[in-house]
Amino acid sequence: MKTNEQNNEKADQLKWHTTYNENEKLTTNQGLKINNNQDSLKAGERGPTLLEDFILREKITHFDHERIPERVVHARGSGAHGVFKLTKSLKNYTKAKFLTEVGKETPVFVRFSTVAGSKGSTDLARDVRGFAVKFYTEEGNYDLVANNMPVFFIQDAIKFPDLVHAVKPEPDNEIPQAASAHDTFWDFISLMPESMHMIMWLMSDRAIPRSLRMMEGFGVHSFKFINDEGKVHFVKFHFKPRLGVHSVAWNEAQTISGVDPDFHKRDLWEAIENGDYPEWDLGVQLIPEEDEDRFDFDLLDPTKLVPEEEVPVELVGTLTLNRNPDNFFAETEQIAFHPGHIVPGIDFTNDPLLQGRLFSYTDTQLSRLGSPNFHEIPINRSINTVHNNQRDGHMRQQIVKGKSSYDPNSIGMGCPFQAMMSEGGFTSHEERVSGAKIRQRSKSFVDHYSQAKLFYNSQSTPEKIHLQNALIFELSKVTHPKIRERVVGQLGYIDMFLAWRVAEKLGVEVKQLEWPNQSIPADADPIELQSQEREPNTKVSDALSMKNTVKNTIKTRKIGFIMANGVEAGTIYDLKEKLEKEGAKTEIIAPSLAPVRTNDGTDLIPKHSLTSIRSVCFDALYICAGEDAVKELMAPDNKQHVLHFINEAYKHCKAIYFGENTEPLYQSSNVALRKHEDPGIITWDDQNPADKFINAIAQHRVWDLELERNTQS
Ligand code: HDD
Repeated sequence: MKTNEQNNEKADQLKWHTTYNENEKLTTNQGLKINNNQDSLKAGERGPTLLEDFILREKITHFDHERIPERVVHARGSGAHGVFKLTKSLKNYTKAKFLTEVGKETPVFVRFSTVAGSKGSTDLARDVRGFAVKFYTEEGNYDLVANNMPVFFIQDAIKFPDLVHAVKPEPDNEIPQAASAHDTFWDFISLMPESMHMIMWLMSDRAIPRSLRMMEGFGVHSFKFINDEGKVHFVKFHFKPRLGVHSVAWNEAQTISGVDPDFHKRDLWEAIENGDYPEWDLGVQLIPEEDEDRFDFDLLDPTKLVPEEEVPVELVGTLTLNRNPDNFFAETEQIAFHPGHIVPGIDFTNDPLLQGRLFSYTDTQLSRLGSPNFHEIPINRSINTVHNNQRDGHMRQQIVKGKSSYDPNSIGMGCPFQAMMSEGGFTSHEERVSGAKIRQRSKSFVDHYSQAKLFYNSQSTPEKIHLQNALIFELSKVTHPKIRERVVGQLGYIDMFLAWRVAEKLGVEVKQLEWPNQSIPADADPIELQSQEREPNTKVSDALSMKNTVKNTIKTRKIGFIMANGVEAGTIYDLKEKLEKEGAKTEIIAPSLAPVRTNDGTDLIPKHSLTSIRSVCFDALYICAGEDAVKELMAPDNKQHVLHFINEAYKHCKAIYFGENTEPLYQSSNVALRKHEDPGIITWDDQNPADKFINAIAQHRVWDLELERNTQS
């Protein structure tokens, strides 16, 4: 029986709905014990099956209906239970109870997702990642339906179906799956200058995370906090991973998609099963209501972030994921998020993207989950009991006693009562709103390039090169030269070198674009607007570059030990112990899955053979010491595979440690061609090799030497 390590109100509630089959007899859905689940009921041994066979009919009928529509976006996901613990009170800013009492623990369920691909697509698609958090608070469910990028493609929800249609597989041939590298996506983007900031994020390595546990989360919109006195602050939400923000190389992502398309799902699951609970700090940027206009962008514009240099992020709590779901469908698939699920002390802003989202999420659950009673599915239930006069509908679970289902009533003595504010009754924050009914965009939303520049200029050189290469890869798949040309024209507004480099590889020229006309207010003069194209107030922001992320830990990093018979046991045990002490995981790769006999006579059990896995599934490699072992690894049958491991890891800028006697392998590999010191390569000559190896792994990759490593391979 799986134990439920969590002990909180949500976990207790879920236990009521959890079934264990151990030692139980098989039954029908009506509870009737089944005596034969192998044969259908027939007229004679070789005769036709009888319609009377209710056991067969029930089983097949249920099977026929066991799929539900996948999410229209964010179809592929992985989820986990956890807890949010408040470390700093936000009482001065919000009355939301889960954010005011230091030490308070709130159960959560988090679902990560890719956006464009369908449910069975690869984890390593170049894509935005969803980061949706359901807080089961004592005041009702609060959903922070976030992404791993702080801005969005479009400014108004009315463009969302267009964006999604453009990125999804093309309608005539349903190609490509889980990829933005195609005509319709870039056609749309080339005509939507407001998307350029998001495109910088999407083409950066943020779109190919090393792990779901190593990416940030952002609420994107400005929300409102309201405190007990009714004072308002704008708030931007951030989740910052304790392990830092890390990515894989694009070339590596493509290989992982073939070798292990469930790479992120598996990584999250295994980390939680191993007790390596993923953790994020929750941070907030707080802006007093009266400062709304102090920025060089509009706080309501979801294509803009608030630079941390202008408003620092205050860390207020920790999100920890500590329990895998018991059942993927019941929990991860059926969970239903909605940015409109809020609690007193939090409210919406007039961000036109957010406003549209407030309609979309409940609506989509109706077709996906099939009934307005989706809130009764165990994973969606709030921990406080629901009392209202809504009734009936498909699959209703709650049995509400009493005669009245209307309000006001006297028959039910007026129950359930409305709650006063002092009792936690929700009231929308009062805001004076006036204006002509108008289908237009605010002029304050017109600057589309300055923050794209801010992001690009904040990247380190390797990050910039990756971003350029991503654009080259994606746009090379675009068959219409005009679309390629238009995108390059857009890039010219961000950085001329970027535009030039991409243009050169695409065989197009950098042409100054006419002002694209999609989002211009009707009364605006395009020439005047273009002259408003400006530099951002903040020119460079360290927080936007992954180069500046946490690099002092190797916790949960996976190190492959390549070995064969005769391997030196002492050094293996030593290194393994040191690595594991720092929280890393080690796995043995050998010529076959047969036990490896060490020089001290003990047997080690390999997890992988040289041909069943690739270096892309590891963060670093140790080529184990031992003369006999090296001889076996150098045998023709093995050598090509070992060298492939080494050369591939080298190309992807990973740390590689060559143990004693491994010089023949070293010399045969591309590593021997290096001309300079490389902190990622540790050899038998090094002093304190284990410490050097640990330090190199913590740096994640030696991206700075990528060009050198690749030109030599
Ligand atoms: Fe959305 C799902 C995040 C804009 C309409 N969205 C969905 C999920 C995430 C986001 C993380 C997956 C939730 C889950 O795991 O079940 N969406 C965002 C962010 C946005 C955003 C951060 C911009 C800041 N979304 C957005 C707009 C619309 C939608 C503008 C429509 C007007 N989103 C949906 C949806 C989905 C969804 C169609 C699909 C499945 C679902 O809601 O439950 O309603």
